[in-house]
Amino acid sequence: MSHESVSPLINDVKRQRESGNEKPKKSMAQDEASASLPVTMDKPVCFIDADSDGKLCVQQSALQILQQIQQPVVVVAVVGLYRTGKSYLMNRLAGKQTGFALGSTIESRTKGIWMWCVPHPTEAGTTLVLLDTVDKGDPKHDTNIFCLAVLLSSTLVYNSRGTIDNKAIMDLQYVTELTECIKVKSSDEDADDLSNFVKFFPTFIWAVRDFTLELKIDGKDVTEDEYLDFALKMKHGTSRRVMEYNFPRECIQTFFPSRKCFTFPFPTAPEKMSCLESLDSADISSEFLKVTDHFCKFVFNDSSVKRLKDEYTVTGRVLGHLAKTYVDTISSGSVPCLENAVIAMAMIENEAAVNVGLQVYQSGMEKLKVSFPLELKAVSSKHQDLSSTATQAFMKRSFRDTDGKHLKSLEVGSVSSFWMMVNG
Ligand SMILES: Nc1nc2c(ncn2[C@@H]2O[C@H](COP(=O)(O)OP(=O)(O)O)[C@@H](O)[C@H]2O)c(=O)[nH]1
Ligand SMILES: [Mg+2]
Repeated sequence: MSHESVSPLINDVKRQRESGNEKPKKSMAQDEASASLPVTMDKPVCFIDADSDGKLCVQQSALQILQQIQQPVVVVAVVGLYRTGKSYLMNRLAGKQTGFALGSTIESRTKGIWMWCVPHPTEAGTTLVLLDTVDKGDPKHDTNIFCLAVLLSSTLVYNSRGTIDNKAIMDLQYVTELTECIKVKSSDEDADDLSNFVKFFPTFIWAVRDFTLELKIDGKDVTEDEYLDFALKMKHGTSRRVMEYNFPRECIQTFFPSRKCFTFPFPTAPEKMSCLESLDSADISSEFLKVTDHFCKFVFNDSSVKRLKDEYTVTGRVLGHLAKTYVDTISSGSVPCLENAVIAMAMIENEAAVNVGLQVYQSGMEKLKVSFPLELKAVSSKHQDLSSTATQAFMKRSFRDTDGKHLKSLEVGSVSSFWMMVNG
């Protein structure tokens, strides 16, 4: 084969390299090594913010952090009304006294989503990503933030204060809008089936703060989960009032079949509440510490790694792509679609997988060059070996390359490298 005849292939390879992600290319060994290293952030960063026109955007600095996280991620997001103690609880999950800004500090006024990635406390090789949301009081913005929290998390914590009464349930009104704000499939004829949604939705935890009631129903002791189920019970009847009462309850039950409830007492005496962040654990109620401990243990033990369709495991890197895809879709006025996001992820990851494979192949061939001149047979045999190692490296990263298009382009790339080398 002459140079002329391989040049389109070389261009093809060049194009693939250029279209891949721009980060410096790493060897497989380096990739493996960094896969085991957790990325530690000493404080949270703003992840998704609204610009002056109210348009949502993902912060580049947060994306850069996620880009470095090759580990699978467990994503815990908290939602709920302003000043209900969300940030405080998230700091507890991070095992820190301070971190997400509390109350009315400047940072907490940034409306959107904050992110803190920490090594998972109980699952080695996994990163815990904590997402803290800040309400704006603007229904459209808050619904978008709620949807993003649902789309990005594997566990969703809804935080409210007092009791689970009708008002608390009405405050979770966003849940009634989920079917309009999220699509599973892009095609209209394939109407979204509710059970389709649920498969990709996070586990739901209701955290009730400053809970003062006794956990009793009709005089009988009940668990926190039974208390939640009781609050979500629907009424019989078809009157408008009954339907309005039932609708949010039905939505919560349908979208979040896996539910858990924790009721937290007041953390400390009222006069100490304003400096909660700096209190010693001796000044915090032991019952509050106990519930917080149960809550954290439950989150650590029961929250699963974030997965997409086809059980695809989300790493920090993929979470970044996912957030960008969803935010860009919302900002363009469209409805985020799970299926489209998976297709977009597959494209990005498969292009990167081709680069990883090519890198393996080419670095192996470079090493062989030092022993040149060699018989064509010896070079061919090395080509075979390296092609299969490159394919393995590709397979490890690729996802949903169902028609084998990307694997083919890796093969084409390797063959063209081979001919370039042989033809000098
Ligand atoms: N009453 C009460 N106050 C709390 C609790 N947790 C945190 N706080 C205080 O409530 C204020 C708002 O907390 P923050 O976590 O910023 O609420 P967020 O706006 O929902 O994130 C702060 O002054 C906290 O110290 C709680 O469980 N009960
Ligand atoms: Mg907050």
